[in-house]
Amino acid sequence: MKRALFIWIVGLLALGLAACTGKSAPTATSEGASAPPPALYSAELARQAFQKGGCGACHVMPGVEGAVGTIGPDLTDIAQKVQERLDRGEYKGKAASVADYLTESIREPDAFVAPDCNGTPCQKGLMPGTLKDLYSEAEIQAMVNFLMNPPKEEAEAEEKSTPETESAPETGNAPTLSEEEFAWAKQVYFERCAGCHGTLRKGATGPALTPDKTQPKGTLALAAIIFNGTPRGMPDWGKQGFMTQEQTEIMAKFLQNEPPAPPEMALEQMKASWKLLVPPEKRPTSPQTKRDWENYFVVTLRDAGQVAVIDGNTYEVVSTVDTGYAVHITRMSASGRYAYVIGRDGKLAMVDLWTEIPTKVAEVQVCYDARSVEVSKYNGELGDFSDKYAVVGCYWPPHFVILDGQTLEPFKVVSTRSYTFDTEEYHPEPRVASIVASTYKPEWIINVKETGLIWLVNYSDPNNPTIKMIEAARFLHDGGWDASKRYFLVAANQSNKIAVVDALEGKLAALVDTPAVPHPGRGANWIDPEFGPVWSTSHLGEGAIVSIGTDPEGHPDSAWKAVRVTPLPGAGSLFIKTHPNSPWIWVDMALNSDPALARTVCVVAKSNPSIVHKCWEIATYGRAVHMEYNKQGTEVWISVWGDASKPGETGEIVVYDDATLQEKARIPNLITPTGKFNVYNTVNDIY
Ligand code: DHE
Repeated sequence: MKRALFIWIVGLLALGLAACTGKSAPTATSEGASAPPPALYSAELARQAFQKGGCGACHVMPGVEGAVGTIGPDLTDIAQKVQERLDRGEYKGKAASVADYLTESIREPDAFVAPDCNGTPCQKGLMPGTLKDLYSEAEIQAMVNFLMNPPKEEAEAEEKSTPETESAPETGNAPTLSEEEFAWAKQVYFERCAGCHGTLRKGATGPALTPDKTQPKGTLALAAIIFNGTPRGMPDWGKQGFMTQEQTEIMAKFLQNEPPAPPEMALEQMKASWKLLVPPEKRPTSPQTKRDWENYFVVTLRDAGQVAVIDGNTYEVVSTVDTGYAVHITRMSASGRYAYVIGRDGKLAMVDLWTEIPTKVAEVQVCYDARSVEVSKYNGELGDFSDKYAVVGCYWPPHFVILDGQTLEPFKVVSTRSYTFDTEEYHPEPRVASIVASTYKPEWIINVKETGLIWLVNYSDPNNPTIKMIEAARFLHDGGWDASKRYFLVAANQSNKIAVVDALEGKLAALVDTPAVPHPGRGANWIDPEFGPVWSTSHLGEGAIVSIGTDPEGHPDSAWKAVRVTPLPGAGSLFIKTHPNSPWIWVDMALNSDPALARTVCVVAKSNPSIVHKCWEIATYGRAVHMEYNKQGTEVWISVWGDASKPGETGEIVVYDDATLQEKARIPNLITPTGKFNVYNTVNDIY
């Protein structure tokens, strides 16, 4: 991670070995000069210091219990690595020796940022700068010496004896919180953390945070991660200003306690929240607006709990509609007339786009935590089900709910609690991730995250639905159709795989390996000059676009294989987008921990897809997130995701001419815009 940490650890190791073996070992002081008193040469002191600082949360350190973190550099043989770095002249700072280098890493972690954090460049600011205040001189020396002289024999013995001696970490030592602190942490965890780590904290997009995992890390290390984020996509809540140092510590303490049990929700409760604001018979029978409503963009204003409906021709905000908390996505009715907007609080709002000013016509809350919504789209021999039903996928309680597609009256609740597909273990919180509607059958493809099962839910008799469960891969998340709309490609993000479902045959077509944490949004369909039709995804964990062949008939050799990797300047990508008429593929890096990369977008030329054509920052603040084309496919709209509490920097949309890549317009002063859903492109799955 940071050089400071290296120094710290190397010194400790050296000291430890000397104490344990009685052999003389190189010793370190902060100046790298005279040796400290022998009493300080203690491996045990070093180990205690590592535990006190929670170093094992970020680093692998042989001989230190629980030190298996992968956020920072692996500190096995760190002294040797540092020596090589010094010999190569890579390091340009003040340290003259390995011991100096490691000491500096602890005291001033940002003085030199190590180049390799498990395959990706280490980030400035991740290693806490406050460690120097935490440790005595003796502790720092112990740690540096420990790292310089790793107690190899001991570590090996420990490794060998692990199967026999391994015991569950003690979890009875949770730090205490006041009632007020607990209530605050519970609410903030739900709002900011549960989405990735799970309400029961069993892990998914983010790692598990149960006390057996968190207590060995300790308050300081957990707080540092919460404050600084990680290169693999954990947001830097402290640096972003969402939490103070003190609040990250309260959250760190909360995480070491057992998670509180959240409430269930029954149909009766959902019905009590249902409001039919304009009944279907009172709605217009033709569009009442002269605007090109099919070119509306429904834009999430995340922290305002609203969506803005923006005219794609004039860039005017036509209407702002109150929806659920921290609105997540919008999907359109098969006709395009209605926008269904789901909030993270499980509130679904239905907006009529035919009225002169787009108006909310119904709303309902069907859970406490939701991410997905879809409608029925089958129209064929078995009947016309277009927009007859809607379905909401919930994170908590883990269920999906079927509603009347015209009124939002909920009528059927189906729990997704079941067994993991591979080990057949009961999972209490298998959350509903993406949902898409098949056009081949009256079916929804419902992706159940934690169990790794893709459910094909037949809604032709929705009170008695039949469900086919397809075994795929764990941690199913987001995805999109291939260009033929027969295959749905969904990221199993923490499994580093894309699962391909054949909607016609109703079976898994393939599982494709990808780099770390694929996150396609809906992906991008285009024709690769060498491999034919492909679908591409970018990644949270690696700076790479991977393209997968999607044409088993015309290009069987490429089908369901990762045929191309296009390197990006950084990881943390959330979305990728293209249009059949466009020569470009657009990609963001919204969750990169480098603020400049977080507000950068890149384009790849379809004619030369092995490299990035151009990257640029789209704003001077915030994050560049989510691209969407206009109906004509001539413009790309990108959100600048700002900070709702900073006037002038709350966010905006930047509009680019897709042919020239030149900026055309800015739609300013929007509150934290994130996803944008063009009516025509969403109805027709153009991406
Ligand atoms: Fe999303 C899609 C879940 C965080 C913006 N997001 C999805 C989907 C899922 C999901 C399951 C697919 C829905 C579908 O197609 O039916 N998102 C989650 C999370 O669990 C996660 C990681 C954490 C959380 O706490 O919610 C998360 N998502 C975010 C964000 O922070 C984003 C950037 C802004 C926000 O909402 O606060 C965000 N997610 C989006 C968008 C889409 C999406 C814009 C739809 C992309 C599209 O083009 O269709």
